[in-house]
Amino acid sequence: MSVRLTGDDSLIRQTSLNTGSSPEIRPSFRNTDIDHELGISDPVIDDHTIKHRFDDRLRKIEHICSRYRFHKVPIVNYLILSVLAVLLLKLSVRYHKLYTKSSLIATIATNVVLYGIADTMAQSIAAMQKSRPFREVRSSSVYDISQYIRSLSNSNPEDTFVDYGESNRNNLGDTDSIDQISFDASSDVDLATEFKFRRFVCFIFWGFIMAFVQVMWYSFLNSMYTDMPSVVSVLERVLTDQLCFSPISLICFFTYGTIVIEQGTQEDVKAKLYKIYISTLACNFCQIDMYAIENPTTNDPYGDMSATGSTGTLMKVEEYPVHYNLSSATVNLLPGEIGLACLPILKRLHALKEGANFNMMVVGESGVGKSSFINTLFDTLVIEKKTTSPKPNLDKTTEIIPYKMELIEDNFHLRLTVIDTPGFGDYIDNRYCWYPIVRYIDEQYRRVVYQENQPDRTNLVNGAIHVCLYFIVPSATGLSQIDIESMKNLSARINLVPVISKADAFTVEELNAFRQRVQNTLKEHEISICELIENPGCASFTDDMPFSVINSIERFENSEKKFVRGRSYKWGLAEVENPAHCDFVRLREFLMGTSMADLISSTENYYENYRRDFMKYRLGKALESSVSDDEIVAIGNGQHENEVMVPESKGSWKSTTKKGAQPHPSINELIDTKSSTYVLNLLNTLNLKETEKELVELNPAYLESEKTMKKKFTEIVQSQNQKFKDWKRALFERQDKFNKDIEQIHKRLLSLQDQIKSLDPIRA
Ligand SMILES: Nc1nc2c(ncn2[C@@H]2O[C@H](COP(=O)(O)OP(=O)(O)OP(=O)(O)O)[C@@H](O)[C@H]2O)c(=O)[nH]1
Ligand SMILES: [Mg+2]
Repeated sequence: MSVRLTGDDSLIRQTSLNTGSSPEIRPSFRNTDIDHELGISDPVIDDHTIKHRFDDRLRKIEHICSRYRFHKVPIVNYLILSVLAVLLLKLSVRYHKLYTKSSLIATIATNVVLYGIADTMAQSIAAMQKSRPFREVRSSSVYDISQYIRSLSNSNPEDTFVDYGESNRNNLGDTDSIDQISFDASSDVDLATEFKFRRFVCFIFWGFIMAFVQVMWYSFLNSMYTDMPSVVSVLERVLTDQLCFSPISLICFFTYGTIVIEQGTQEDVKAKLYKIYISTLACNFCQIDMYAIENPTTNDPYGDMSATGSTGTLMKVEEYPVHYNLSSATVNLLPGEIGLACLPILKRLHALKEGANFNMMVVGESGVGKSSFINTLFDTLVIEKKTTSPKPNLDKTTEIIPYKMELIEDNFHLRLTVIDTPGFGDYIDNRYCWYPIVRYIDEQYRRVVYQENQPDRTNLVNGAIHVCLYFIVPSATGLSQIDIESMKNLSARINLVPVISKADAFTVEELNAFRQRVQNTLKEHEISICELIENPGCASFTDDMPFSVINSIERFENSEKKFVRGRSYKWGLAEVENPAHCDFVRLREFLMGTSMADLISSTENYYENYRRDFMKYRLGKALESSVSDDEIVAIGNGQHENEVMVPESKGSWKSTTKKGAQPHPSINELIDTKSSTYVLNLLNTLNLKETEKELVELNPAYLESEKTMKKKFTEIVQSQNQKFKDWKRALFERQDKFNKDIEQIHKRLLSLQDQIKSLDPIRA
């Protein structure tokens, strides 16, 4: 039977100090089976006895578990490491989700797993080292963390390895105990190399406790240093962390390690601190807390592991989840990252917290492939076919439908709305076929205007469209008149991106020629496509416009034996994601990547323009109906013509003069001269219902029919006028004729009277 050291080392030390002789080795536990066999009755069971029994049982288990070895390391070490590795893998997959739910739980889980791995690794390495023929630890082999690190990284197997274990507690510079160590180790190497469950649990427990402290400490650090991470603020953060947190946490770790893990006394703690505290701290400082640098503003999930002792040094910065490496995100503005990565860091942090809305609209002629593009973009049937009929027109989009979805990447929540619209060109009169889409866009802006006046804006949903993809039919002729008119009206309100659909209908040369033709037409008609802040170092997206796309979610085997999305023809495969075939990848990159932030922020300008014009329009309407003549004189001295906002052909509004109306002050002057309260009161005289009704006049189709009706009315009035005039003239002519007849009759009468008078003398 091997002699075992007692679990309570303090007893050994006491004995040793009292007698000055070598420590007494006592059987640490009484084998109850043997006691029973020998007929020894149970001693008085006090707390000590229970503890001893527990310790003994534990050691027995440890001994049994460590019997089977592979490469001198107990199999149990491999098992524990495997379990922990699986847990770590699972944790890293779900880490973002977990961290979003609760940073504390995520930190606890991470600490528990990593501390477990660290201790098991340390015990395994110690087992390997200690299983070698015993080498005496000469002189005062100061237990040094730096030595520990060196020993981990040093490939020279002859280097002394000093583990932070129970059995080595006495070698902290205590030359008296060298013999003891030599004796223990040589007497039973296995004893020192067994897997120590107690120590393992203690380490894990320390990680658990530290998680609470770390979460609090790093939220405090974040509240202190939330500015842009300049060199100074990063240094401040690192220094605060290293000078405040590390020294205290190291003291706590040593105290815990000595008293709980090694079951030492306060004297041991003091001795340990005296011998190795400064060197450990110095070593800790030398490593420069990469976490604090790499992660200056987030709630560090792993915390300052390096300050907690040697185990922390096993952590590597690369183990950080990508989204914590914020400093690297600011320099790597590479295409392919989610658009958020291109925001300045502070904006990015805000966005990370709140997520973002991105609204995208697809517009174009009927059957051009709008719905198919949405499916291709998300590689799924977002818009499902309602029928299995081969007739394509049965799957026609007949109304404007927003499809909402949420994308999560790197803990960033993107609430994406894709708006599918009915195709143009299906009406008899297609001149204003674009108007329903323009009206929808305006309605979204107006909703935001109205919502902004609400007392509670927590539920404010910004439905403003951030980008409108205009799909162009591939043809030999280029852009149609409908395309030109529609794009003109859309580009005045929104970020317009032209897209050539069904690029598989063209050869490469034809596609380039078509693209050139489209670009020329856009220039000729002064149609502005979205303006972007170009990303330095990246190819300009504006130069690529119009993008060309091929839509499909079906997969086929290509020439490289890979299954790719595409459209299969007899002549070959038109691949969706092949840059040589179309610009789908580039367009996706543009929409979901580097330009997303740009598109969102430039929509603000469009919204601001709309809001200003809309307010002026309302003001004009309110002014028309409510300003008295006295006020007009007071405001504008009655000098101004009445100014109202009317829709321009392009779709934007212009200020104009209303003929024949009462002279009113100009709207701009009204805004400048009068107080904002006055303007607001004036606006309130026109309620929203009335405003919405009035807005009908912005419908160009309505305006057109109004114009036609007016023209018809004028023609009718004119023809009636003419008729009346003719009739009047005819009457006058007849009257003249009658008058002439009467005159002639009268003349004849007079001549007859004269004749009668001449006959009178004869009769007489
Ligand atoms: N060759 C080719 N056909 C395509 C492509 N994209 C879509 N189509 C086909 O074009 C037809 C119409 O596609 P949709 O996506 O329904 O077109 P749409 O623009 O949504 O049509 P409306 O809803 O009527 O406005 C379908 O038969 C698609 O299979 C493409 O890239 N190449
Ligand atoms: Mg459709």
